[in-house]
Amino acid sequence: MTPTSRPFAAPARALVRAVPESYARCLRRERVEVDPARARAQVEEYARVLASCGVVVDRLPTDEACPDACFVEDAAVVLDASLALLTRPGAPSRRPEVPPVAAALRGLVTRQVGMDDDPSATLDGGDVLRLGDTFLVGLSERTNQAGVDALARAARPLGLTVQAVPVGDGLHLKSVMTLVAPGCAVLLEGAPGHDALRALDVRCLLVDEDEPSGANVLALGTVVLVSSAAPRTAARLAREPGLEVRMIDVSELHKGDGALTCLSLRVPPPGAWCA
Ligand code: CIR
Repeated sequence: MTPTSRPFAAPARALVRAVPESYARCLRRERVEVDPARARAQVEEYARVLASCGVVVDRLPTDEACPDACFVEDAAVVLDASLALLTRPGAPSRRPEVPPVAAALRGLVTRQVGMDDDPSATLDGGDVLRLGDTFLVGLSERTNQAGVDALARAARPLGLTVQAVPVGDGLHLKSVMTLVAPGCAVLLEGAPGHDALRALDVRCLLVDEDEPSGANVLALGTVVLVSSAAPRTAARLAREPGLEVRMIDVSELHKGDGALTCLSLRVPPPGAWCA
């Protein structure tokens, strides 16, 4: 991983947004029924788990006009406690999610920048994986090169660099790879991006193709949240020294193509970085 002088930490705060009734109409690749009430209860439990790990949870009221509102990670990239980039999500139906997230982030991050310089640029936060001083950014159906460039412009003054990587079949980069701990990631077997991780000196733990939800874990300092749909990934991570694995049921969010990271926007303590 790129050497960094900044310490890795659990997030100090996390923004979480409740599930609307309209979640029944959320974007999804497969025509499966989703249950908004069950999804809402799972997001509540997720928020409780974050709080039990010492993260201060800030809640943003939901919006029935935004069926995907709970996937708050896509609306912004928090670079550190001093700066957030507000995104232009690749799916036009998700763009109204951004202004309320911007308003909520005003209390959490000192400064915000937008992506107005280039109206062709699109970026979903789910495509942005922080690895020390480098952001690996997925080129996906939601994020284009102009979006990657917008993040690079925001990151440069902080001494952070950006590298693009094709996502392949996954919705977002973090659908197929996430951080476990500094210098260590989980990666869905066969997903593109293995070489990019190796080049950054990141150790990869491979997730079986038949347990895809294992590829999206959420590292909160030394605690790692793993979806209960991925028991073998959880068992594998539990063997890593110094990690505490906690399993959590987000099955109703998986049906809407979501996972653990996308349910919060996380702010590190000042001077540190987080997943
Ligand atoms: C969408 O298709 O945009 C939502 N249904 C799922 C977004 C998941 N976001 C994420 O993984 N960062």
